[in-house]
Amino acid sequence: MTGRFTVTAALPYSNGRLHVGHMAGCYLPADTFVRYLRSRGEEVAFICGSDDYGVPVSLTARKEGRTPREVADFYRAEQKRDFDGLGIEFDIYSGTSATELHTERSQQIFLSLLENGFLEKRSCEQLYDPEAQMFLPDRYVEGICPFCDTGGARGDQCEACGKLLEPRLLIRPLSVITGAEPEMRRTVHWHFKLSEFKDRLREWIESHDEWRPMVRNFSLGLLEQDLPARAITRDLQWGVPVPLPDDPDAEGKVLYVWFDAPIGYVSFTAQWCREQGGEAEDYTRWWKDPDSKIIHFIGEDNVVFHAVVWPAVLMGEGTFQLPDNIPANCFLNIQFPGKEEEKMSTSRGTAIWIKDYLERYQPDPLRYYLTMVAPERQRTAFNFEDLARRNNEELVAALGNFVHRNMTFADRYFDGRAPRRGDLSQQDKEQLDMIAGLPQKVGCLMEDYRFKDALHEVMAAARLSNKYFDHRQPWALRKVDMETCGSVINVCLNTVKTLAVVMAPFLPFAARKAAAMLRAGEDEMRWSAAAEPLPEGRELGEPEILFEKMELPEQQEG
Ligand code: B3M
Ligand code: ZN
Repeated sequence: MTGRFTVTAALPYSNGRLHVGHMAGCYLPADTFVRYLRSRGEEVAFICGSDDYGVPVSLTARKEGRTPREVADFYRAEQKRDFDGLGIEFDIYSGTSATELHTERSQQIFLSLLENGFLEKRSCEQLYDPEAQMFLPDRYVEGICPFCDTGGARGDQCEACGKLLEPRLLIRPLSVITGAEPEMRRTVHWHFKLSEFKDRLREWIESHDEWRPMVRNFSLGLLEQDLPARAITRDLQWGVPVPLPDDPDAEGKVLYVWFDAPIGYVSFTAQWCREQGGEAEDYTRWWKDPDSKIIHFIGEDNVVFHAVVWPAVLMGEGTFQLPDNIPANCFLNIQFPGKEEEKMSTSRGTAIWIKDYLERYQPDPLRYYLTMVAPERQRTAFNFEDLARRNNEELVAALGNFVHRNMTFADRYFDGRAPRRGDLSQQDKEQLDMIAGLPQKVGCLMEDYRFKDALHEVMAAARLSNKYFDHRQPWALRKVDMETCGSVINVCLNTVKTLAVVMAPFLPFAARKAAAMLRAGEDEMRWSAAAEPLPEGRELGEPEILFEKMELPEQQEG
């Protein structure tokens, strides 16, 4: 893997705060991947921002008695704080309503599709709320899912089975605003001829057998079914206006939020290019140049939009590259003490908010735990006690302990310097070999988007390193053979360095501390330098603790 990477993480709706489920879904794996790429010296654009338009934000605004723009601005800022606190470092965190570039870019792509013959203006029947006197697109209606019979299905998508819906397909639909039974009214909308891309989509998806099976199978399954033309405009105020000033039918209409949202990735890239002192047009380097790999990190409910609809839009537009991979995670459920595993839900309050977590604890343990239980292949569950236990038994007892015992040893008995490496025993050599192979092993797994397995390798190495330390007993050697003791500590400090490099994508805060203790500069912390020896005699920084023990929740009460 070398080259240029355009990495995106799904744009969260700016109508609420973020919880641990969001992070596990796409933001943390995306950040981990980007940190790895940067450590390898690749050129990366890491793009995200909020999804501001459409019904989700409008509904929240209505509930909170604020304007949609106020709601979007407020939650976008809150989300940014959550990301910063967890060390999720986008190159840009914008918002679809925060830059004119997004309006322009979305309208341009709409017009290209129209020009290329992939849009069709059609009169159609839509649900209308006679009490609120408005059309009810998408989430303005709820009812029973016609595919899986689950109640409470939203007009845009059924959360239970993941199928795309349309309000008029719902069984017994009700208006979310007034609770009224909606009636049918005629209106006009622009439809995207998705079915014209069926063969190309299938061919393209089939050519990517490295994708996660869930993403591939789900999308190929959709292509087996009918792909009716989908309306990509709505009768709403809050959104990107349909750019056809001469067409009276376009009046009062905006683009569908799922049409403009993925374009946000592109418009934010343009905004970032401009902020870097270049031109907005430089975005083409990241999106149209075949040397750039586009990677979309998303959650399972977004697969249909990213693996089917969005690529079809890109094909129809004609000048963009298609995504190289779409690593989607499944949902992360939650388990409270003594209860069954359940779905994380904002409305039922069954979620752990990033802000609440960060008020008490360090970011790294959460990053660690969310990677270790990441729903990469199937749904998994978050359990706070498990998090605390794994922090204490794994981060503190294995990784943190190894680093700390060596840093303090060198501080105390070698005058705070890296001792000289003399003759090496078989065990010393094996330890050095183990460490030398680690970057490659971890790197391969990262490139395969297997972050959980990659982190397992890091932890296995930390445990082996503790065993090595215990076997070599530097505390006993110190009294009889200072020279050999020095060699062992030298090997251990080199181990600390390699561990610091390979843990950095997962545990950036601890890695930074470890690098500071080794006085290792940025170049030494590169992936390719992970196993290069630390200069003998290097003056070391103050020993510091990497991870604090966490109290289990019930112990805090007393
Ligand atoms: N805002 C949906 C979601 O949060 C949506 C993602 C857009 S990515 C372009 O599930
Ligand atoms: Zn369903």
